[in-house]
Amino acid sequence: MLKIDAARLYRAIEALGRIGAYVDEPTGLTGVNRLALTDADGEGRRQVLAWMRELGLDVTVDRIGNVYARRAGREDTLPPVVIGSHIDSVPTAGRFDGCLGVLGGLEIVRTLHESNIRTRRPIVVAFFTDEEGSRFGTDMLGSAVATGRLPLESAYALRDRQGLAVRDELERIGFLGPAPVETIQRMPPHAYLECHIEQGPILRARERDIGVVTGVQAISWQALTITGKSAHAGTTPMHLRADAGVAAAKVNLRLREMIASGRYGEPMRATMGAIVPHPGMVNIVPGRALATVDLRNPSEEDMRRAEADLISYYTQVEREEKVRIEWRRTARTEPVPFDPKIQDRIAAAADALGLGHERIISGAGHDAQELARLCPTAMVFVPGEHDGISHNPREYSTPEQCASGVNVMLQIALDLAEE
Ligand code: HGY
Ligand code: MN
Ligand code: MN
Repeated sequence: MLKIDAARLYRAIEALGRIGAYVDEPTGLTGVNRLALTDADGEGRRQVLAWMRELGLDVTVDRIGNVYARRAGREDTLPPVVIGSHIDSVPTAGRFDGCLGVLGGLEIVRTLHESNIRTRRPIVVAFFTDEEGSRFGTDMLGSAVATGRLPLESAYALRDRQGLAVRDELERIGFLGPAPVETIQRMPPHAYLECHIEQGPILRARERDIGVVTGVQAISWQALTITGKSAHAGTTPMHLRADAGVAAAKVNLRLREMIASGRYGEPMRATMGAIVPHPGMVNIVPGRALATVDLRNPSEEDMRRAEADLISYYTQVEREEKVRIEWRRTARTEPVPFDPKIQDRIAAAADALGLGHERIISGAGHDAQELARLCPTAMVFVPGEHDGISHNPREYSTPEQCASGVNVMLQIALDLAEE
């Protein structure tokens, strides 16, 4: 059975991981910071493009910076099999999130070259812009634009906390490409495959080599602006305060209470990842606070109820704390199921490779959930060490774990590319 070169894949992952590397102070570990459209992201993009061109792939960059690298098929006008993911990262990332899928795709191409295999269909290796959403506030930006969920102009207008806009930053790093973003809609892929780290503890705890991903849960992000009254911490009596920091804390605790209530289903997850009081001084009652809310739920119905209940709680906090809470939805996707037939093929390929596997829903969002609107789509998960920790420099999957996932994806890609 055809297999990839595991060591070469891992060398590529380590090489890309050196771009945007930083030393994480508290732990001394080396992490990765390639926030979307920063210089580090630009450098990482140029490195992957260089690898794509070394492989003789036909590379196009679209107007939102998505990159598609095409390997011709015997019947080159047929819709391609696309293998993709992302190479942008959160600011405190590891080397595997997203990169495994893109570099796994390039390793599959190298393996096909070496084996003189010309598949019937073209194969395209892609990476999408700003999957993480950390900098400009909404996730899966490039793949959502490419598949028509987000208009290009509204993506261009998004700004980061310094007020820098997506369009200007794309241009600045040299990735405001010429290709229309609709390219992939005009000729939908025959199928889309993504290999990704699980980013959670399940597969490793159950000693499974492969996760057959059934789909992605619903995601709902909000940005809160809480306005109270700034005051002197020593002279202002408590009953005269309008403390934006306390209001943010109440919302954060309410998230925890909502989960504990069980009213929104066991798997509901809620996170207030950012709380930024202003002016953030020890002796000043914060007159303003910015905060974020991240809700996840595999049930759309439970998610909607949770959103509605949370928003009505804001009114209660406004009354109790004499503040104003403005909220803005910054990301929202419903649960997305993946193609059941390809899931079965992934399970069969894992069996043929002697790899243990199980079905698993994705707790994290992925570009695959956007491509699923256009074509049959599936994901292959690999386990991670240290309880599968991710979005953290401790993120780690072994060379064997990475190779197993990409070897399974290779089998599926070969099957699909011969259909
Ligand atoms: O937030 C997520 O689920 C993904 O890491 N973008
Ligand atoms: Mn990812
Ligand atoms: Mn991520």
